[in-house]
Amino acid sequence: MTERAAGVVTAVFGPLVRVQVGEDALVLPFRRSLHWAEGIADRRLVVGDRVALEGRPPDLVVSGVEARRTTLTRRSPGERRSRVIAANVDQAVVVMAAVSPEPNPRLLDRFLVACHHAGIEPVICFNKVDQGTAGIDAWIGDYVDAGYEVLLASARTARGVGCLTRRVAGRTTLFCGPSGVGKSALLNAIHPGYRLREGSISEATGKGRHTTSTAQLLPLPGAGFVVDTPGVREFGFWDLAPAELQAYFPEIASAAAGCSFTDCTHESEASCAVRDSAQAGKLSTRRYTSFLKLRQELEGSAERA
Ligand SMILES: Nc1nc2c(ncn2[C@@H]2O[C@H](COP(=O)(O)OP(=O)(O)O)[C@@H](O)[C@H]2O)c(=O)[nH]1
Ligand SMILES: [Mg+2]
Ligand SMILES: [Zn+2]
Repeated sequence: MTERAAGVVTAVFGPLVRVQVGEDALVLPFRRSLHWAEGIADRRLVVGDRVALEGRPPDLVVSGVEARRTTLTRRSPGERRSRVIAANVDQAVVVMAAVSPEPNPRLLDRFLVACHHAGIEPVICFNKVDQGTAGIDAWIGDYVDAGYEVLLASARTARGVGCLTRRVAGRTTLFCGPSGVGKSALLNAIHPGYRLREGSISEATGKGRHTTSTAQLLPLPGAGFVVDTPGVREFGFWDLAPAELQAYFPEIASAAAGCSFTDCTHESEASCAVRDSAQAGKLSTRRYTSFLKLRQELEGSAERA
């Protein structure tokens, strides 16, 4: 008799995958003729995949893959097609430093749009608040007004770490943000057992001292996983249509309900509720400008394509 079980892929090593089954991490082969749930276009196992197992321990084999609720994709420079790099991530903690490296609200907006586009709920976390909050005080309220959850944290003093720990419990959470903001440090603060290397120089260029080049899921004590991966900063942007963008700026989407035209660009129309809100100070002019710039950028890349 064959036994059946289910697990979650936490790492992929060529012909083998590491699968979390309850408390156990097992390194297992997979069937060549895997049974893929309908709707999976990119037929390679990725971290986060929920899989069916067959066989008798310790001779288990991965036999099937469940439908993916979300996919995180990446297109490396020079590649034409994007690849799925993780499945079933349900939320992202977008980490920025409060002071250094200098926080960049335009970059934060890009991360937020990428999260929304991937169907992943973002939470904003400003780390290193032990160094002060002077760099963010002027604009952090824009994000609270837009409806985002904003956490202030310090991996060094443990401020906000309890809150983050509760936020990630039982879910699959991507930690993303620029290099050097303290993602690894925060994860180590959440669970010291991870012992992630801190202070790697550059995840983006690969010149740093990072130890892994592919995404891995790290099991949390109890339930849930976190993902700390180099390179996710490029995720999910190329296939975004300019007209889709406003849905990913929540406060602009809601102000747009008052525009006369459903396809209002909020730029040159004679009457525009979004522009009026920005002029009346009900909407952040910085977020409004950021939206317009990002849309111009998307229009430029749509023309080139
Ligand atoms: N002052 C301060 N430094 C921190 C904090 N968190 C991380 N760092 C430092 O910032 C640098 C980058 O941290 P790391 O976790 O590697 O950042 P990552 O690239 O986002 O994973 C390291 O030198 C950390 O010691 C913090 O809360 N306060
Ligand atoms: Mg790191
Ligand atoms: Zn408008």
